[in-house]
Amino acid sequence: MATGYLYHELFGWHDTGTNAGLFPADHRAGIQPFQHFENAETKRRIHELVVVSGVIDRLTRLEPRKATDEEILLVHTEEHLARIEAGSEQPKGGDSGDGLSPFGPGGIEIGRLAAGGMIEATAAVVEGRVDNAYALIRPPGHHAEPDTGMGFCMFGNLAIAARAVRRTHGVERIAVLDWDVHHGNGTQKTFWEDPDTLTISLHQDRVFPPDSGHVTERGAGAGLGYAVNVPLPPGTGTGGYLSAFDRVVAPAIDRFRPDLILVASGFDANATDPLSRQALTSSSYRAMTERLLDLAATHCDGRLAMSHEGGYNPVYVPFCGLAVIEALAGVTDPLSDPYEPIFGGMAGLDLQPHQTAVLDRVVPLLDDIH
Ligand code: 6DK
Ligand code: ZN
Repeated sequence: MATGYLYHELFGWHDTGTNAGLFPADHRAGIQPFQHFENAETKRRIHELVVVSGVIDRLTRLEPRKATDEEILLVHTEEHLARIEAGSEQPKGGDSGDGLSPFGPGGIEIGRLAAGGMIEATAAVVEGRVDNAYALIRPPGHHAEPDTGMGFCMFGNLAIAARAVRRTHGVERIAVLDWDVHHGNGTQKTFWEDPDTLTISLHQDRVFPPDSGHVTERGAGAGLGYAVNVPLPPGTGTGGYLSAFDRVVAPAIDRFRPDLILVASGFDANATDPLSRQALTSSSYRAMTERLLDLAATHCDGRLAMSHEGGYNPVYVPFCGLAVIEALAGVTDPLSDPYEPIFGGMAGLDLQPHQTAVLDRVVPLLDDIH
């Protein structure tokens, strides 16, 4: 089994500044400068753990390239691309659209490398150069809509890669699972009317974007039923997530019969994340990956590519990231996560009735997937 792994030092140089992510530092308002929530550390430290653990030796290294204008325009409008280009030319850089998503001078080049990195990882899987792949890219992408960036995202890396391999490699049916704790609104919007792209988002109910990712958002036109939303209540642990897999994700993918599975892989549903209130541990992410590998083996010769998204605790995210990459690579002697007994030993991490109630609303909607 060959697992592709893509990372580049420039991803760590994407400069989100010191506004702590949500509010500009302002001493008059008592807002102290701090690094943006979306900074390099979690990503850089996943990479360092991949190297120091020795798992790097079991991976096939892939090299990112910059996505072209043509590739970015497969998803985004000319206006969005032009705004990012213009901001990138400013001496202090710009913002991708909502004021939460800053980038430094020349920032578009790193955005192109992230999108082009996911294209390369996906192409490597589709061409059979590797069986599956993890693209550890930055800036993230799943909130970026066709006409704007938002929520720390510049370009829809995964959406661009999906459209790119569909065009160049003739891949027809693509299933997208988004397990970032925030709603995958950008990917959903891009494929809203497309019955060949199934988008499933598991997220914490109404966190970001606010008022987005409801069960009732289902796609439109020919795409009705091909957007699936599972807004999980705060406090959901392994039990609720694995039940969502068994009752929603697996049946949806079984009905859809994809040629390729893509994952928007954020680690911000982990038990220690500052931006959410979910309770996953590294073993949860390992278990979800193993289920996806089974689904990919059943439907599409194992073709599975993951695109990195959020995750904000620099101490814990690397253990979650390593667990996913080890599982992809079929590592049978994984590194032990020292925090697992602490975060995974808390009460209430098994399936709870109010989580089942959400799944009960989603399950009947899967009948519309053909
Ligand atoms: N802001 C991401 O992890 C980005 O999904 C998450 C962005 C969350 C911003 C924090 C937040 C609000 C909430 C309500 C109203 C306004 C702003 F894209 C990824 F990086 F992956 O909750
Ligand atoms: Zn997120």
